[in-house]
Amino acid sequence: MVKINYQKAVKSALDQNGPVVALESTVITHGLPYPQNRDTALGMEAEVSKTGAVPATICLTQGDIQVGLEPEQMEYISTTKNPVKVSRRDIAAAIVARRDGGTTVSGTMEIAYKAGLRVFATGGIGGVHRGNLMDVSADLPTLAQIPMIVVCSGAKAILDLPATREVLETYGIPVIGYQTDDLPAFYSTSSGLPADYNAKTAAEVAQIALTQWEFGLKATILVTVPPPAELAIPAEEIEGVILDAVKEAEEKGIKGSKITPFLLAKVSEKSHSRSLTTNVALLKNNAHIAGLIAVELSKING
Ligand code: PSU
Ligand code: MN
Repeated sequence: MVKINYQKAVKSALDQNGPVVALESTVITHGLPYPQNRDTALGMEAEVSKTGAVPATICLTQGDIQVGLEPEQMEYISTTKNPVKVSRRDIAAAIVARRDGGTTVSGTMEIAYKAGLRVFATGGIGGVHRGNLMDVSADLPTLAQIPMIVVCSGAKAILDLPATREVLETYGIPVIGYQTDDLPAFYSTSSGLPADYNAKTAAEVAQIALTQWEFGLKATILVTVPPPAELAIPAEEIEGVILDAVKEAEEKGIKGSKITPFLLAKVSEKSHSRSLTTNVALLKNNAHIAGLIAVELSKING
């Protein structure tokens, strides 16, 4: 059996059916520079804690699966040289090679679900890449196959959002707008595409998820939360920057798992960190809302 190492606080919360929120770590290892990566991760954990839920940041350290990090482990994963970006396809090889790894949405979900967690917060999910409709993130099929609640600000705006929206529909992944009719576009309040349903409260989201699971439907409930209004960037303001970044990636021949981190970094550079500020704010906000949902879920389930 592959061993899962639980942080003590996470283990005792799970044993009591208490609220726990999984957090990913690609954003730590490949998304943000040090020390902003560590501070954002700690900030997300703090937002979860404020709601009364327990945060569980998931990653690999020297091939060991960690569910929940002590401060020194957080420091270690934030500063490790040469980490692997662990999508679900990479989990087994990274364990065998004893690598440090930041887990993506798909990697985190595979581990979190086996560890007994049901609620997960991230920034934006992966999806269908612009200009290369065959480059589809492993996040999408994973969302179709693992019954959790994933809280995000939609798919990352660097992607082809209409195509990503279609794939979500094909896979039967319910897109639940959190107090909105619209699907947000990561940095922006709306993508111009609709959510499937507008949930007014965290309790309503918990009810929808329990009904989905009771009925044996496998797809994740995708809860989409707009970025905090004061930091949202109008789509038309960020679109030019995204197009430039996509063009540069094409010219440089960047492909595969490198393209998402490249595009996010370029958009941040070209927007003079405006996108980064929004990215950090939405990560914390999503963590907070995931905490509220986890608390409601454990009230019904606990
Ligand atoms: N959200 C962020 N920053 C990130 C990511 C999400 O705010 O860096 C990561 C997630 O881990 C997501 C991954 O799963 O980017 C998608 O990568 P790809 O397109 O290669 O599947
Ligand atoms: Mn890809």
